[in-house]
Amino acid sequence: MKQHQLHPFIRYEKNPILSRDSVPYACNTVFNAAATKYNDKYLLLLRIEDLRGHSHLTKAWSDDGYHFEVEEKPWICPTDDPETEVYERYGVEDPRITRMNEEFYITYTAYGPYGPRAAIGKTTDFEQFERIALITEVDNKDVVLFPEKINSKFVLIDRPGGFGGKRGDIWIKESPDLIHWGRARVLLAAEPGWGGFKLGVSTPPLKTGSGWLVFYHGVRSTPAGNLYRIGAMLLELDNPKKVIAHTPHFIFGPEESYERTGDVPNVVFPCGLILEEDNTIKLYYGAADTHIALAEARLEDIVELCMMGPRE
Ligand code: BMA
Repeated sequence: MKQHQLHPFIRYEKNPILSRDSVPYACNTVFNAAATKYNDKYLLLLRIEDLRGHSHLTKAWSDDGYHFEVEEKPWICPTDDPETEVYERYGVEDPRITRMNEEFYITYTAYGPYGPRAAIGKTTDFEQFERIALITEVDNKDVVLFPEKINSKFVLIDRPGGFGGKRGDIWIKESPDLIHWGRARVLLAAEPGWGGFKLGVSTPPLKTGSGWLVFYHGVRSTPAGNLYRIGAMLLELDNPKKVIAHTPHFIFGPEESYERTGDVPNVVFPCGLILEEDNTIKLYYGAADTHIALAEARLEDIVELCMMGPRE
């Protein structure tokens, strides 16, 4: 196979699509955005790092998926609710959006003095945001929710560990009510190679005829720092604890200057995608923790690459 088949994403020629100058108020960086469609518009929920180094979430809208306008004000900021305040004190980060019927669930990293943990909330109108629960303990992030119940249970994927030099693997668990989670199992473990240090899920599961398609990042620790790159896996539709296959190698990684240079170099970090009617995937990703960029690939090419890899 040729290089472009093994790395099928094509970057938007005018990348990056959003940078600090796109934000109408003072901030340090904009990166790691969730994506969805609402009322026929493309919506990115941006992670914006303020000048103190704390993050909040702000909406940006687009008619075509390429040109986005950032709202004047932040939308989701660390809460002052006394029950939760300490866990979000240093910021809310890395959102993912999962649509279930008319509700949009937002999973995000709550960051505070005890470390990062995951939280979930919901909206129906992208005006009111209702916090539901903190759903993991600390040292856990990269949480995505499946867009439907499976065997009458909510299902999510998370990443416990991966801090203080400890390996981080991808896990899956279920819940009757979105609040109490259990029956945790390892889904995909970090193996020596491009994702040898830790893995984490990138984008919410996308239902396809071949299984749930999930993009994930793999981190390789090098003498020059961490390298963040992207793979994909397919999970069984009725039993997503079972990986059908995953790509035999990373399929997208930092190459361009805006991915190689920034606050954290050599990082591509998607948190959202849009599947177009012609089966093109628009993947929105943080680049070097400094910008947001866009790359596109055909769904069938990604599925084919997954099938080339190890199967259970
Ligand atoms: C991860 C997350 C991401 C970030 C990445 C690279 O642990 O914190 O938000 O993009 O590191 O710095």
